[in-house]
Amino acid sequence: MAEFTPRVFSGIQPSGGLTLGNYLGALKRFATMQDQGSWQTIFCMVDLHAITVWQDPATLARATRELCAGFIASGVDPEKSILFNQSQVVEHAQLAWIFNCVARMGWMQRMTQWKDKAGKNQQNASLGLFAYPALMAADILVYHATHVPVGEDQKQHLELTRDIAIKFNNDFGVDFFPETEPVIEGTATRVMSLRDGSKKMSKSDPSDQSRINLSDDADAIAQKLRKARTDPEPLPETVAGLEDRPEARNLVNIYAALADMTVAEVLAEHGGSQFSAFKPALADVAVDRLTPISTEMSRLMQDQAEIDRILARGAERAREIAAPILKKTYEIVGMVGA
Ligand code: AQP
Repeated sequence: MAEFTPRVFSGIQPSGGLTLGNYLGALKRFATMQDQGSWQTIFCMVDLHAITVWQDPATLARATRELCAGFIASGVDPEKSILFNQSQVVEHAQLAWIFNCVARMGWMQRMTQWKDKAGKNQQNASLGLFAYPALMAADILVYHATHVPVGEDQKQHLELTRDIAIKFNNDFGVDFFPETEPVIEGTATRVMSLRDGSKKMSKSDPSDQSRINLSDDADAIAQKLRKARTDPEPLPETVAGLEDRPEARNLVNIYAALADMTVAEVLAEHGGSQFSAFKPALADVAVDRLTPISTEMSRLMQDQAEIDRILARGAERAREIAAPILKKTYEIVGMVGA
């Protein structure tokens, strides 16, 4: 097995405003990985993924810049990390085409995100939505990324990325693409909807009450948490007591992740409390952690030219890594002139 330079890649879709789920499951961890690991970190606004479902052009452009501001406000430093939007590094789409020819229809049909997002009307879903995981594999493998921090929901796509790498290597008799490791760690790898403890918190959920947006002000955060669905029991004293209580577990997990505590530590402090007491305490922690980020995002959004400069510079740096890997891929496949 070839040795690969440790490299972290991850992306977020500019398909709406950022949620607490994106922050805890992705952005907060990206900043930690950037600062603590001995690897290069590459983060991307995956606009090509966003358009697999309809996006209004002006809204997409704004969401992409806002997402860039969200990355920076959450601690991703565009000097230390490479930060860019996917459409500006053409190698992603070029490698995705090769992977469309490596991946099998049956693999794609098994993807739960495809089934969830296409719903009952698969015939009317875009071809891009179906091929989404092959583009995601290209996003990762065009950098020979070795580690990909994601939330639980992306685990299956990461497994498919490994399958594509293995099949490519086998088909062409090479040891060229790494078998990437998903990094799914912490107490908030799956932040759930505030209205339904069995559903993931999502930026495209039609109900705004289901999520905390990074753009919500202190009043909105407190109001949404106050109205969050719960059961009538007080909080348990032990972690085991959260079993079969999805809404309670979700709120405790959110508290733990925001306050950098373990679930056991949160329960040692709040076990036995009624939700009428716990929810305001959670709101205080959430407001304390999230409002500096939204304030910084608004400040950054006032200078869009600077955001565009950051993205352009990031794309240039990303291409320096991606272009030789794509060239070598083309040579392996037998493309003349590569
Ligand atoms: N609820 C969540 N809990 C933990 N992690 C989450 N992530 C998203 N939601 C949660 C993580 O955020 C990263 C970026 O996700 P994405 O925006 O590319 O797509 P997504 O997972 O489909 O997120 P959304 O909010 O649900 O977007 P829409 O509604 O457009 O589909 C990923 O690492 C993801 O795991």
